[in-house]
Amino acid sequence: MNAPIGPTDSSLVPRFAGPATFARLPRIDQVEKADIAVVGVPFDTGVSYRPGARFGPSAIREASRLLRPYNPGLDVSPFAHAQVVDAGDIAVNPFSIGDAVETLDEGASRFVREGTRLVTLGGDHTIALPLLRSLHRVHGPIAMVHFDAHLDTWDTYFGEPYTHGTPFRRAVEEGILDTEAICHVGTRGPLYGKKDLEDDRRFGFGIVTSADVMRKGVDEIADALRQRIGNRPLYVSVDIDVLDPAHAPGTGTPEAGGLTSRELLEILRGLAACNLVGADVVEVAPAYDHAQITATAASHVAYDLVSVLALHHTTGA
Ligand SMILES: [Mn+2]
Repeated sequence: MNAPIGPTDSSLVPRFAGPATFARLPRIDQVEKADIAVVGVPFDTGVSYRPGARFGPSAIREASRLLRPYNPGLDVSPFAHAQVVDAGDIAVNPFSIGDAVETLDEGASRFVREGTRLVTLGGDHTIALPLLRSLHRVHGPIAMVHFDAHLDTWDTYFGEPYTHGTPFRRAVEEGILDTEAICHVGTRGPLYGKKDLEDDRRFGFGIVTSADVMRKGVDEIADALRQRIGNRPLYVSVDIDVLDPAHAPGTGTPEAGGLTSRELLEILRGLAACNLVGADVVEVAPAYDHAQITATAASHVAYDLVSVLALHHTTGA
């Protein structure tokens, strides 16, 4: 294989100039084959409170200009070990959630079928369901670590089954998740009632609360997750509201008492040995952001997810 085409050289073109692709990576049409693609889904029709995550992908890309090619946290140069590209956005219907879910499934499936690993930039959390559907067709039932303040296993809102608060109930109903290895991390905040937790447990989810992360620490949490997941195909879904509003103010449904960006990145790195087959970073709503705090955090989360995928690409796992 030819050496991967890397990001635009920042010694030749300053970071604040040049392409607005993720990490200044090449576009997908500039390479012959992509091992890993970062793709945006500018969609927020499924939100229940503040809108604006449709502008998440472009905000994350803008904040990603400062990412550098070597990741010391995982000892990998992800863009040198795999061909990583920016695949642009999958454009979906902003007026019909059902249509958007179908279009996204088809758009993602084109990559999944060819073996290109996706890190998807949202967009609201509705998009996780069609992404999981596309992976399930290739990999079978998928293990999942879901970083979020919220459970996202509610049934419907205003009678609507596809929303940003319901994707994982649908996913369990459809049998696309491996219910032996699904867990929320960072859960906190008020619920509608105790039944929310009982339903969630019945679906098979484990819960690592935000307080658990503080009390037990990131290594113990990551070890337990890794043991549970084993070698199952793993999806990692990161709702940026898993972070405390101090670390991610630019999001639709903020909750006090969240993780720090340091804790989130360290838990992700603790999952590096897992068989990651796809990931998303969702719910960045830049209109509520300040000084790119949220978009910067999201860009680093996406970078670490790309790095984990690249590690596996080099080892052929
Ligand atoms: Mn969510």
